[in-house]
Amino acid sequence: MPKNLYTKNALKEAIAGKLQRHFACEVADATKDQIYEACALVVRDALTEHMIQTQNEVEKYGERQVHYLCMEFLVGRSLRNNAYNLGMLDELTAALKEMGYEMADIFEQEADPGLGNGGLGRLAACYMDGMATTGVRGTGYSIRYEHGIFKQKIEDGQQVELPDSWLASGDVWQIPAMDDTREVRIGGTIDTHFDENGKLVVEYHDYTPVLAVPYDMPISGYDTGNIARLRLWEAKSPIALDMKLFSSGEYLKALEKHAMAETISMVLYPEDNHREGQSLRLKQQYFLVSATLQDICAKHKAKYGTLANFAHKHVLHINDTHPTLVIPELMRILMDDNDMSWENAWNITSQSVAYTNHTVMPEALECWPVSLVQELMPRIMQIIHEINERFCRDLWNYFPNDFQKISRLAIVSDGIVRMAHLAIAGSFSINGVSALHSDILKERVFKDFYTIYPAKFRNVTNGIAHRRWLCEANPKLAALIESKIGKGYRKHPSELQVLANYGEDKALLAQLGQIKRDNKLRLAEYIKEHNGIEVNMDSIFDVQVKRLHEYKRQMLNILHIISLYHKLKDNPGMDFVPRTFVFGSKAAPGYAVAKKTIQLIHSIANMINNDPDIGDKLKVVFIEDYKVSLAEMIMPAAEISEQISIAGKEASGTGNMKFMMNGALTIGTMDGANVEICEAVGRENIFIFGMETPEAEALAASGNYEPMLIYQNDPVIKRVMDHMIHGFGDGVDYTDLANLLLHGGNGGPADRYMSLKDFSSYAVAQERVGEMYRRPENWNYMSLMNIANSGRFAADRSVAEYAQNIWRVKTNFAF
Ligand code: OAK
Repeated sequence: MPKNLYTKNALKEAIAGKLQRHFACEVADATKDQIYEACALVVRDALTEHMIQTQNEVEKYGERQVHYLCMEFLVGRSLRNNAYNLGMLDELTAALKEMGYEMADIFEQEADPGLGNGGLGRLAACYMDGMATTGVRGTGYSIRYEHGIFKQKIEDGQQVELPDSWLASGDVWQIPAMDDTREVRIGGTIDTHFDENGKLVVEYHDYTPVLAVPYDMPISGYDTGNIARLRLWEAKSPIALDMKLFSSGEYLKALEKHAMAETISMVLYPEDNHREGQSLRLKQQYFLVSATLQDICAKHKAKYGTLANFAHKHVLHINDTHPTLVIPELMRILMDDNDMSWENAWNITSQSVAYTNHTVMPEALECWPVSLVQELMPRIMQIIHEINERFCRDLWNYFPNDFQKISRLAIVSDGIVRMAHLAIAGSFSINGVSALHSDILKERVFKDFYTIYPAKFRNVTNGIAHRRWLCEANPKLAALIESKIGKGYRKHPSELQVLANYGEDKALLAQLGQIKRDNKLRLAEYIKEHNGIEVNMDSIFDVQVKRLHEYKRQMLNILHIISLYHKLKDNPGMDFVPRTFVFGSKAAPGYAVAKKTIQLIHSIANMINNDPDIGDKLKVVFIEDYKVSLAEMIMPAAEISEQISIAGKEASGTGNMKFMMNGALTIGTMDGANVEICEAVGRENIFIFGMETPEAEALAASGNYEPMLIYQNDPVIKRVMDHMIHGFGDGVDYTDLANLLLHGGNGGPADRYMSLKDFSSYAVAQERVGEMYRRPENWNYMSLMNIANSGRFAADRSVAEYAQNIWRVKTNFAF
């Protein structure tokens, strides 16, 4: 793109040109939506040019490439991000202003693509940004779901799910690449035999062909021409056009196949940290994997004429086990389509694949029935059986005669395929996403694998796209930072550390406080408009936004809020630091306890917010339809970040990093990356409470945990629980949730995630929060220390570690 497009006048001209050509209208007659689209088209032109250039360079120099496969990419909106990265945001803002528009209004026109559930998908998106910026030649691959994560509506305090059709206005950023369309085969039967030359022949019969049509999203890096590409596959059926089937009277079968094929990219499964055993989900996984590998292999062969050097040129990174079928699929392509021996194919495959684990929750560890894999992808199941047999023979050498252990570690056992075992056996690297989590993988979850393959295990602590989450989401804070330490931290996030020298700078601390207040005001206005609740600007904005899951313990937060309510009711005149508790959370549609917990938040919010004794000392707010664009408004306004999962369960957390970077103080357990946040900021700048992992795990394992005893002995908890059993005045019965805590249910023990056990230390930590807040200068100092020490949680750093320790590719990032 010619440089002059970056000036205000050139941008105005370009936007007017797009309006004319695409909408046949003048600036004066354009709608906001059209203005948005015209801006997006202008910015896109710059990106596609960079994308072609990047691709040409990769092609020319044959550099090693990273292929990042993930069932989710929660990319967020693109216009502001791309304009920022290309260095044209200020000029674009000015251009729009002269045309009579506020930039923020125009951004709001863009759909927020919900192609993910939460942590896993958002991390993948942050890493695309990191790869582009640090110079990694990276491509992300996922599915172009027609419906992303559902839209959440709250009706009578209950979550209702509505379909989200994001494509209408998200389309601008996706460039179809029809020439790269691939065919994926689902179902049918296979016939294998050896021909006269002893070569294996695999014949496919009666399968359903599915076309994988790619759409490319260019992902910009900051201040670089390097573009990371996100390739989204759409499923299309070639069958509707098959007139032969129609005329031979098989039209019903043809239509069935057609519908099955097109359903594959219809909807994202809304399960987070939980596996979804539906056959459609397995088809989606294979569809992603097969289309992606065919694509990479075809291009590789076109360039080198052989796949023998595949592992030198590519790394296939699988984000959790969902794309694990890359292992048997690459084996299939190498052996069946390229005549390679098993041994050669296995060497190439296992040297190409790297696996990141994102959860230790047993219910999320993927298992598929052999019968289903057999039915949907018979050749793949054959290959998995063979991998398993050879793997078990290896195991026998490590653990001779230990049949039990071998069957526990096998890839296929009792009619089930264990995807994590396949991923470990067929990859050269396995990593966790925080130091604690990686240790738990080695010491507990994959202990025996670790004894076999110690060198395969690594840690890469997660990181976030700090430009999106700090510079763009919190421009006032970014401007303040830049007035002190310059702009270097945008590319070298560790430079944020220099801010720690300003701890004594009273004026700076006051400005920090003022910026937080401005951001709080913006959130308060949103809450007023959407919830009709007037919040107290002098209250602590205490925020827990994340998926609703029992292990994340929104319940602990709720129990504490009820206890505060009791305290205030007993003593309305007490000296109390006011609080606004903000929640934002989606629950998986089939997760009854999570949905009931959302209802509980609404019941207590109704009771508390409307109680004249309480006034503006305590408010509870639930923000509907939490998503990336809302997070970008909420994080900068938060003063307290709730990271209160039971220790040992949250693999890392990334919200914790976003809050910290925006100057919120964490109240949290020693779980996931909280441990490293605590190490970075020092105990004095964080509120840590609760059991640590060894204690929590030992107590759970002992079977001696009895929340009923806590209930009987702790009057505060007793009163909270009794209130829950009694109800909150709106007629909704919460004895089910209370029983889960006190007696257990659904086949689980009482209070499985031990909220009652950690309650008192949480309440003490919350008291400390209130006390600290009384001294704004101290508070702002702590806030500054959090920002100053957040640089290590930038995605650029994580990506550079992946590049150095796993992918073995160069970056331009300086540690
Ligand atoms: C989702 C589905 C299956 C398995 C894991 C997930 C998931 O989202 N895990 C989350 O990944 C994040 C990114 O690594 C972590 O920060 C979260 O702790 C983890 O729950």
